[in-house]
Amino acid sequence: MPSNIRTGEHWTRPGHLDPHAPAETGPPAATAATPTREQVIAGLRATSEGGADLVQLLTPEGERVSHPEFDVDVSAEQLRGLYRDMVLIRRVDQEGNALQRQGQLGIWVPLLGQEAAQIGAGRALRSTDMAFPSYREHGVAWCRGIDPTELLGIFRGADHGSWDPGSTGFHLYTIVIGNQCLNATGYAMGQRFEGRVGDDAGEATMAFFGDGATSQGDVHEAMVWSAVYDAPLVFFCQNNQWAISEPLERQTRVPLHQRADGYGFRGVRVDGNDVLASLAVSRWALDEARHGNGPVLVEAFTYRMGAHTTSDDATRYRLDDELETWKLKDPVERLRVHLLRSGSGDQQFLDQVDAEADELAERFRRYCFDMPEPPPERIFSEVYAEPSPPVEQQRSDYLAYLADFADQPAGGVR
Ligand SMILES: Cc1ncc(C[n+]2csc(CCOP(=O)(O)OP(=O)(O)O)c2C)c(N)n1
Ligand SMILES: [Mg+2]
Repeated sequence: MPSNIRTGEHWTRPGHLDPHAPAETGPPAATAATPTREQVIAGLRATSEGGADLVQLLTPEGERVSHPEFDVDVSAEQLRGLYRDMVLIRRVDQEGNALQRQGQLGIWVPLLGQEAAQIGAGRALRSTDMAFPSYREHGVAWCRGIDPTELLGIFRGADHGSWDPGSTGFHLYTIVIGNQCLNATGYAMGQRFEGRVGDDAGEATMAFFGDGATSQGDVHEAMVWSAVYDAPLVFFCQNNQWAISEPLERQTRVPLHQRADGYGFRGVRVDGNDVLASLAVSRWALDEARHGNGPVLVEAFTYRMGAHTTSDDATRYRLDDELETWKLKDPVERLRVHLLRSGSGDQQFLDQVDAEADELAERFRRYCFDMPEPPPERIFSEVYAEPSPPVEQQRSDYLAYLADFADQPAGGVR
C-alpha cells in the first residue's frame, strides 16, 4: 500500500481500489475524498471551464475579470498587438494546412485553438530568455521574431529549421516527444551555474511540451533535475486534451499542474484560451525563475481544434460535440469581442489586421512555391560543428557515385 513518506500515513489513490483491503469489505463507496474512477476522469477533462484552480482574466464571452494572485496591466495598444499576433499566426496555420493539401508540404502541424496559450507565453519571454519548442509552437516562433516562412523548410523536407537558435532565443523544433525538456534543463542549469539568475535582470528558460509528453521519462527526469538544481526553467505544458488519438485520461489521474507538487515546485493551471491569463501567468513564472526561485510548471488548459497533423483524421477517435463545445471558447474570438466591447479596438482595426493577414498568406505561399530544392549532398553539411573526416569521406564517395551514375546511358540498369 503506498504511503506518505513524511507522515507515514497510508493512502489510496482516488478512483483506485486498495489491493490490500480485506476482500469482504468490497469496493469502497465513492465519496468526495475517494471518487470513482469515472468521476476522476470526468474531473480531468470534461470540466468545461478547467476547474476551480483555473486562472482566467478574459471569459469566453470576452469579459475582463480579475484574479487575486495573477493579473496583468495591458494597454489598449498591447491588446491590439496580442490580437494581431493571434490572427496572423492563425492565418499562417491555415495556409500551412492548405499547402500540405496542395502537395507543397509533406506534413503540417496545426496550432488551431492554441494561439492564446502560445502568444501569451511567447510575449512574456524576454529577448535574453531561451525557449525550447516541440513542433507545434508556430505562435511562439512568431513572438521570437522568426518569420513564418522559416518554418516551411522543415515541413517541406528541405531543412531542419533555418533560424539561428542562438540569436533568436528559440531552439529548433523537436519531434522526439519530451526530449526538449532535458535540453532546456541543461540550458537552464547553465544559466544558473554561470550566475545569470538571481535578480530582475536574470535570465530564464521556457520548455514547451504537450499533455502526452508528460508521460515520457524525459519530462520526469527534467523535472527532477531542474528542481534539485533550482534551474530557472518554466515548464509550459499545453494540455490540448489529446496526444494524437490518446485522450488525457491515458496520461494521468491527477490534473497535470498538480504533478509539480511531487517535484517540489509550484504548478499553476491557466486558461490556455485566454491570452491575457497566459501572459500574466507566464510573466510571473518567468520572473520566479529569473529571480532564482527555481522551476515552475504552467499547465495551459486548452484544446487542439484541428487534427494532430495533416496525416491524422481526428473524426475517427473523437466526437464532434467536444469540438463544438471548445469552439465557444475560441481564443481569437474572445479577444475580438473584448476589443470591441471595451473600445480598445474598432472595426477599422480588425479590417486592417485581416488585410495584413491576406498579405502575409500570399507571401508565405509564394515563398513556399519558390523554395529551391536542396541538392542531395546537403545532408552531409552542418552535421557537426567541427569538420568530420568520416562525414567528408561519405560526401566525396556520394559525389563520386553521382558522377558515375551520370555517365550511364539513360534507363541503364545498375
Ligand atoms: C519519443 C516519441 N514517441 C512517440 C512519438 C510519436 N508522437 C508524435 S506526436 C505524439 C503525441 C504527443 O502528444 P502531446 O505531447 O500531447 O503533444 P500535442 O501533439 O498534443 O501537441 C506522439 C506519440 C514521438 N514523436 N516521439
Ligand atoms: Mg496534446
